[in-house]
Amino acid sequence: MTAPWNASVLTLFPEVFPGPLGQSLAGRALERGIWSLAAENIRGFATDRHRTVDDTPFGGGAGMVMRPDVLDAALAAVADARPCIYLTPRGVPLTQARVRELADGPGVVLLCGRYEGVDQRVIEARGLVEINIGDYVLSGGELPAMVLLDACVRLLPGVMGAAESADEESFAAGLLEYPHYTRPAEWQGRRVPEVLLSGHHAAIATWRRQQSERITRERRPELWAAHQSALRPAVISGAPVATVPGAP
Ligand code: 9D3
Repeated sequence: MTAPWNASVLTLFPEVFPGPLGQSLAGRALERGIWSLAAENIRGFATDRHRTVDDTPFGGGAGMVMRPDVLDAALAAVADARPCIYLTPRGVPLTQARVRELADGPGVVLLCGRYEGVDQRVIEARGLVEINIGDYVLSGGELPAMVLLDACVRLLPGVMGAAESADEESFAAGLLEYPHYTRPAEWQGRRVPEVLLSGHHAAIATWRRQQSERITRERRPELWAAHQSALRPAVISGAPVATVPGAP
């Protein structure tokens, strides 16, 4: 068997892992040894009697800061060739291109923050890559770590079926999904759009494409602009897409 993709998570709440990652697609891949997950308690690397991991900020202010010596010891215990990522509200946004890059490597070491954050010197000394998962405030880095892992694991070889994998590189990358329908053909007085019942495959493809474009335009003007410019429309997949000469 090929070497697994290895994830180590440094956290004050190791018991919340694997959580949802133990179920479904990621959980089955974990059982099959496609990836591994080791959650380490940062408190285990504290050296004083009270197992202290944080302290008050130099310069004053609210909250506590995680100590660099404790975090460095925790990172030293797991560090290897894998990139070390610090999940933090001030990080660069997580993108599908970054997820693909991480999934293509040996794995990740994830540091979950609590309190106001971590001492800046350990970020610099360990070359931590700071990543955020969106502009809303959570109470810690554990859920963001699970989000990042879920996004990476589904891309590992053998995790998804061929049909689902093909979806990634489809022409529709960069557009949001069209509406889906199944039986019954009429439900609570609502009819499925007639074209979908017509068996006219070209007309169905055209309708779905128009719906995708409308939904993208209405909900995600920035995705629509990138798609339309046709320069690098693959904002979603991060994959290069050929520019069509003379395209509008
Ligand atoms: C007072 C400034 N706050 C920053 C907005 C402090 C603060 C709030 C929340 C520090 C840490 C947290 C906990 N959040 C994360 O650790 C976190 C996070 C998030 O809250 N939103 C989106 N992505 C991420 S990645 C880690």
